[in-house]
Amino acid sequence: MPHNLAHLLYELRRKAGHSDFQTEESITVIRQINAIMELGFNIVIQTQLRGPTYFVEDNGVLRNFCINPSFEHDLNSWTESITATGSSSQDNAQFNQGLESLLLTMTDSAGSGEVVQRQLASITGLSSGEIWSVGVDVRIEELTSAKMVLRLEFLDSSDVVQATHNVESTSISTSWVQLNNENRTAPATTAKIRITLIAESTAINATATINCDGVIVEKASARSAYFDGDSQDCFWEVNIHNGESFNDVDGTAAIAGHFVVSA
Ligand SMILES: [Ca+2]
Repeated sequence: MPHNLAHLLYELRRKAGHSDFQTEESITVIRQINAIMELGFNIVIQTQLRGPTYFVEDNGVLRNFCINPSFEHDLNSWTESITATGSSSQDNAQFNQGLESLLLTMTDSAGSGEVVQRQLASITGLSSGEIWSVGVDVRIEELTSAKMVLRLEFLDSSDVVQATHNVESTSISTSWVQLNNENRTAPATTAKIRITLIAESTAINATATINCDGVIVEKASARSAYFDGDSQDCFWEVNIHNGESFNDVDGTAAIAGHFVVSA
C-alpha cells in the first residue's frame, strides 16, 4: 500500500472515530477502512515490498467495562433495589462527569442493613485468577445512621456469589471524592463480576443523600483516572453510554484493531 494512502486512511479513521462524530455510520466507515488497511498489509507481506507499512499493536488501550458509567441519559443497566424508605434517581443538580449523576436518597429505616441501591448488570467472561478494580466518584451530602458501600462481587456461571468485597464510606463532604475497591482477585469458578452502589442503614431512622458518578470497572490491580467514550482519545464500543469504553492512552490507536502507521 502506498505510504500516502496508508496515512490518508489512518487520518480518515481517526476523524471518524472522534467522539463528536461517532455514530453507527462512522463505526461502519472505520471498519471498512480497517478492512482496506488489512488488505494493504497482506499485500505488503505477500509481495515482500519494502517501504512504509503498518502493523497491529496493542499500544496501551485501557478498557472501562462499565455500561452507562456516567448516568447521562437514563439509569438503564442499573437495577434498583430498595428495602429502606427512599428512592434512587437521575440527578442534574449534582454531577462530576457530564451533566447527570445517580442520586441515592434514604429518608427512613426500620433498622440496620436496609438499602437504597442500584446494581450494574453482571459483566461476563471472567476467569479465575484475574485481578479487577472498580471505582466511583461520590458526593455524600448527608448521612445519619447510614453509610455508602461500593460492592464488588465475583459470581460463577450460575450467578452464585463466590466472593464479596465491600468498601465503605461515612465521610460527609460536598466535594466529590473517589471511592475505590481495588486489587480483587477472582476466585476459582468465577465467570462474572457484579457492581453495586449502596446507601445502607446502620440503625433505625437512617437518612442519606448520596450522589454517585463516573464508575470505572477495569481488569487491573488499580483503577485508572475515570474515562468514558466521551473523553479525549477515548471511544465507545458501538453504543454511546450503553457500551464499554476504551481509552487510547497514547492517542494513536483506533477502534477495532489498534492499527499504527509505521513510517
Ligand atoms: Ca455523569
